[in-house]
Parts: sequence; C-alpha cells; structure tokens
Amino acid sequence: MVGVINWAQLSTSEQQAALARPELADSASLTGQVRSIITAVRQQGDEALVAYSQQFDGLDANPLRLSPETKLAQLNRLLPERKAAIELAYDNIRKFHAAQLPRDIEVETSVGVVCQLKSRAIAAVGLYIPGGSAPLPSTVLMLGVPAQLAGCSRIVLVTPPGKPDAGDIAPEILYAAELCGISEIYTIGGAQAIAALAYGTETIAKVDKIFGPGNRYVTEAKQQVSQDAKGAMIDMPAGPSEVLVLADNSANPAFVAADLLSQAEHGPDSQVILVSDSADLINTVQIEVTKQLAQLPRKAIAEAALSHSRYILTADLAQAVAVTNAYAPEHLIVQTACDDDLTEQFTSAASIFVGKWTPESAGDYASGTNHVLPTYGYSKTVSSLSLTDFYRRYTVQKLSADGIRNIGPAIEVLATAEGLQAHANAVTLRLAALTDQAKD
Ligand code: HSO
Ligand code: ZN
Repeated sequence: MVGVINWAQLSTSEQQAALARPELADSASLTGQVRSIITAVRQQGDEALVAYSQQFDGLDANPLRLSPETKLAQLNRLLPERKAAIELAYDNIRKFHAAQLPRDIEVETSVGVVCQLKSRAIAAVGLYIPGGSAPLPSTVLMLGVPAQLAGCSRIVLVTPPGKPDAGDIAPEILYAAELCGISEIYTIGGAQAIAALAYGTETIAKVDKIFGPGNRYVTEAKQQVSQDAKGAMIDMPAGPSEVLVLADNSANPAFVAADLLSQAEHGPDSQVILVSDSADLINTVQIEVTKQLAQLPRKAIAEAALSHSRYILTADLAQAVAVTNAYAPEHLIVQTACDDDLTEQFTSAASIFVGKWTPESAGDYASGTNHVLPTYGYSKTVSSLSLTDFYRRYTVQKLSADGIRNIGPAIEVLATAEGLQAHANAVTLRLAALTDQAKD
C-alpha cells in the first residue's frame, strides 16, 4: 500500500514534489530514433513503411491500404451488442459535438469597415488510433465524429493491426470508422505512420493535421513533424493519462477505488491521485483498491501504475481544491457532499466528472464529451478536443471609400509612429485619390 501524504505537514518544495509528473522518457535516443524513422519514410516512402512494420510489429503490412473485402469480413464478425453500444456512443458524441458548430460573424467596426470571422473545415486530417495492448474504438469516435461534422474532405485513419494477419483490425474500430464515414484506412502504426501522414508516400497522400493518442514514439513523432513547416499540425501535446479523485467521507469507497483503477489499467505510466480531507476514506479506498485490483485482467499494468499513485490528506475541502488546481489533472472526479458548489472552483482540470453517478468511464466512452484531453498540466492553458479543432479560422475585411476615410488618418498616425512609411503611404495614396475624385 502506498503511504498517505499529509499535505499540511509538507514544505512548499515538498508539496511541489508531491504533485510532480514523471520526467518524460529519455530524450536523446528517442529523439534520434524517431528522427531516423521519419527520414527513412521521407526518402523511401512505402518501402520504409513495410520494412518498419515488419521490424517493429512483425507484420506484413502490404498492401498498406485496408481492402473493402477485408473490411467486410471483419465487420461480419462484430457482435450485435457491441454494434449497438458503438451506435449509442456515436449518437451522444455527435449530439454534443454538433452543438459546438462555430458560427461566422460579421461586424461593422467603423462606418464602412466590415470585418468577418469565418471557420472552414481543415481539408485533410489524419487520425491515429493506437493498437497495442488495448485497441480503442472509442478513440475512433472521439476523432471521427468531429471530423465528420466539420466536413473535412479527407479523413484518413491509421492503426496498427493485430497479429498475425495484417488485415486484422478490430471489427469495433472498423464499425466506428464506418459510422464516421471513414473509408481511407491504412494498417500501419508507430512513428512511421505519423511520418507517412505528415509527408506522404506513394500510397498515402499527406494530411494537414494529425490527431490522436499514441505511445512515446508516436508522441515524439507528432512533436517532430509539427515543428516542420513541411510536416503537419498536431492536436495537442501529450503525456501519460491522469485522474485525480477529490472525495470526502460521504463518498462511496468502492466507487472511488474503481475510478482510480480504471485509470491505472491504461498503462504502467498512468497517473492516479486521491485527494481527501478524510483519513478514514483514504484508508477504506486503499483496502478497496487492493480488493478490486486482484480481480482485474490487467492487474499487472494497474499495479505498476498504482506503485506511483498518490493519496493526499488535506486539512479541509478548500485545501483539497487548491491541491487539485495546482496539479491541473486531465480528469477530475468529484465525490463530496457539496459537489455542485465545488465545481465552479476548479480552475485547471481538462474534464470534470461530478457526483457519485459519474465515473470517468462515462466520458471515456458514451456520455458525449471528448476523451482526447490535455495531460501533464497542459490543461491550465490547452483545451479538451472539440469540434473547432477540425476547423481553421480566418478573417475577411472590406473597406468602402467611407471606411478608409474614417480609419485612414489613424492608420497613417500609427504607421508613422512605428516608422513604417510604406504602410502610411498605402493609406495616404488612397485618401489623396478620394480627395481628387471629390474635386472632379
Ligand atoms: N481515459 C482515456 C480514454 C479511454 N478510456 C479510451 C477508455 N478508452 C484517456 O482519456
Ligand atoms: Zn480511460
């Protein structure tokens, strides 16, 4: 069992250490490895993709594109109850994201000066869906639904297939993709898939923006391609997934334990934190965690994550809120006697789950909110994924003769103040032309 941290007894630096995230893995060699994978894909295209799939995943990824026949055969294996569950999740995610539709605005800022803000879908987007220890059809919905609603003209999905057959992509992933209208699917994963999306190969045309979670190679590759103007934009920076549960002695310890474990089972590096003003609750939750852990198929993974979990005892709920705000968790679950009062006090959580009937699993799968969220403290400034991430925003303006007459003199003054004479001239010439016109 992990020791309880008594917050009030820690010095400021000890408090900072108690909330510190793990160092993000190994810089130099990871950076170098990923860089050489990207270079190889840029130079050798499809050939490098096939070679890396063989080397890293032991797969024959040829042909790279999933054929309609393989897809159909896989879809036929989908269990009806899974199909229905995917449909329910799709409907809710669609409802919540459809309500986020950006609207164009037009404002006449001065007489004759009309400014517009418009949003248009990003043309080509690439969705990365992890394979590995748990293939995630829910992530297909979280990325595919907003891409579909925005009307991106090309939506490309890449995902590493299961072994031994290169076409063996989980039917749940394929059905979720089908609902989102995604037909361009490639059976590749890892840093090589990110390189292919960002730069293109003979088979895969380049995309403009890449979305989705992945392991540290994928994350590093996304970072690298996003720093190259010829590469591709990415959704957000990423670190290991996190949950912080804030609970008082009114909380159900079994619920709290289950919520902590649902995060812990994601991966050995998952971050799991319980903050409470009740030593009794912390104690019973720890007993519950041990009990429930024993029953989990992914026990070893959850156990690894729990070994660096933190149980923090605070003097009162106000201090618990302060700890939560300082940590800035990806997911925050609140189970107290005054949930609704507390909700407005959180300043930095990416996604908040309020009350005992609201497990994080609701948002992970089917309530409608997006589960692609900023981690690693980025939620202080980075937002959870939403429909607007699939758009570009731009402005349009038009000045009439009255418009340039109205704001031209101020522009001349400002341009002169900045020492930018050509800027001033662009206005002066026009104002002079208008004066000449008036004389005629
Ligand atoms: N909790 C994960 C998302 C997920 N959970 C997918 C289950 N499937 C990161 O927000
Ligand atoms: Zn989850």
